[in-house]
Amino acid sequence: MHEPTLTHLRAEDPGLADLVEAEARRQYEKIRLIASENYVSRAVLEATGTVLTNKYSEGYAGRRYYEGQQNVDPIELLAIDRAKALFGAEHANVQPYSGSPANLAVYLAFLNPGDTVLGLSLPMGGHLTHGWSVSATGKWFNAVRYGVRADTGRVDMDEVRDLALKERPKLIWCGGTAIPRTIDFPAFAEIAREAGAVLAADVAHIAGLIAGGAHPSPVGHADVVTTTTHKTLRGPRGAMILSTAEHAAAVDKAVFPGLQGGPHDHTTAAIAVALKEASGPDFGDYAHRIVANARALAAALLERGYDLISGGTDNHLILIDLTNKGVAGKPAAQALDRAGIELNYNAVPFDPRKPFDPSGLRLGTGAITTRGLGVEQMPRVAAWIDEVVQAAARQDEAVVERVAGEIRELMAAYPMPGWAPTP
Ligand code: DSN
Repeated sequence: MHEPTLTHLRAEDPGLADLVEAEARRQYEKIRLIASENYVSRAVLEATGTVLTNKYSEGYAGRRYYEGQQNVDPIELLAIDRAKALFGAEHANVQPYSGSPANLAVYLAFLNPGDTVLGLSLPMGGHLTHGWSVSATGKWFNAVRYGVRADTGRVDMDEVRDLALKERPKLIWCGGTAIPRTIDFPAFAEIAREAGAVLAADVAHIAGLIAGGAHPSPVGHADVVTTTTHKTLRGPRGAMILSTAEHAAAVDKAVFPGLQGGPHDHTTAAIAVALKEASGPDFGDYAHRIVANARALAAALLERGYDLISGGTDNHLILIDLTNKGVAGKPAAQALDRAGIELNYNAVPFDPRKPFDPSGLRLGTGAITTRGLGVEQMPRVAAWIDEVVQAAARQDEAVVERVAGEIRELMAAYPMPGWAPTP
């Protein structure tokens, strides 16, 4: 049963209520390893489902374009104060609808169309909005891309420096969506200073690890930091921009009125709740357990002959190149999903295959750590992954079905916030 309950939704729209229940059960039964997903707390769920969704609040606290902000202003100020305190930032904007709009706001704050931006290439682990060709950021700006080293799988800092000094970008991005190793923020900051560029750190994946002290912080090194709020930070779908006081006005103007209309006040409230949770005494332990689980899972996969980009992980994320296993990423991911292990197929650096049918798998341990799985379960998870990948290579559906049953049984022992089977 869903918590909060779906009583009214069921009366009004039973078909939709069934779909929500089915999705909740799916999340309950699976080992969820999508590196950008998590389970939010019941308190965060409740905040997202409040009457705050009824309100329009264009502007910022104390200077809105609509009346009736007596409660929304303090809610947004609370979220801002908590974000600043948690990350030690001078300024926070909690209005971006999600990660891509937050990143677009950075362009609007600092660049003009045609200006040069330097970011990690998408197939090397970057994000679409860091200047990839099909994104507005690659179409409307002169995007130059750095990569990872073929021998180490780690970001090539020599290439970053060479390109920065040659191309003189106005903006340099560090961070991305498939980076298994610690990001060297001080080294990026030094290059940005040398090149006269603004440094933006996109920490969407690792924000929770930073908050919990399990990854170094970009604050104090980057001029501006963007993050979604729903990955390792374990909040609702949303985003934030942190910056120095110097850039506060430019960032705020870029978000509103530059790009967005009214903020989603119910999301702002849920972000405030998630930030309170991330400031609590248990969150540091959670962040460190995420990393311990990822390291244990990586070690168990290496033992089984899996080729991990960079040879392992420092954070929540593992990127596997399946080439030596004789199966591509997509059929493997689809078989794993049928077997109860949810992850995504992913390009690997220098991938000879196409983005929609690449060579790799991306895994993350944020969600399973929330469920309570620990390092002792990781060898079993690796063994299931291995069995199913091998089964996918020979199209053996019987193995897939057996593993799905075993995983359902395991996950029934780990409660999920927001849903439990009806007794
Ligand atoms: N979709 C996000 C991820 O999975 O990393 C990036 O935007």
